[in-house]
Amino acid sequence: MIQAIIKPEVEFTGKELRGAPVQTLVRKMKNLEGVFVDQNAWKLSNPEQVLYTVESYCPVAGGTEGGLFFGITHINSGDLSGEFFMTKGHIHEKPNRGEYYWGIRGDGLLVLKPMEGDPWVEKVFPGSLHYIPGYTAHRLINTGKEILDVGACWPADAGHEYGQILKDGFGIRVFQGSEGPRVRFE
Ligand code: S6P
Ligand code: ZN
Repeated sequence: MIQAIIKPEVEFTGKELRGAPVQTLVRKMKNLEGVFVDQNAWKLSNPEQVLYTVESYCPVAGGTEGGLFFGITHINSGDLSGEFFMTKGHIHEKPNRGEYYWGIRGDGLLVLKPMEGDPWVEKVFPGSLHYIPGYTAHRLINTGKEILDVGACWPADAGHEYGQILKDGFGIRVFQGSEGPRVRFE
């Protein structure tokens, strides 16, 4: 008998991914060398502190043209010398590849830096939708008091390139201010 209706191998509960193929990547303080402006504070920080985790579902091999990957990033609330916890930030290895992000829980900012041109910042909140164009580096920042959960969908052949933007910077840093997040242009 042909089984016409099958149960999908992954479930998106609204907050997280569940299912055997889901992979989880943990990024700790020790993995974020050169990310925060206060490198002295970074050296003195707890290297095992978890800043964010990324759950991803990659149903095809990395590099498959036409394939799509799906992920949820969970960024803890906190700061290092006043600078909010954030992702490393990257541009795609195939730089013309775009991506979608959407806010699920918490409050944050998405910093976007085109290869040529000035950076801009978008507010991330439950229900916010963000189109990340190609040739644009992207970084998430948790500016809230609770965890920030953000969904993502990107091409399986996009890849990740971290080195250049780490060297050049996003041109924008976000700190804890007395009246909320303070954006500093560099
Ligand atoms: C992948 C997508 C996200 C990030 C994740 C962690 O293209 O943009 O899944 O990988 O938010 O950020 P990062 O900069 O450490 O890879
Ligand atoms: Zn990306």
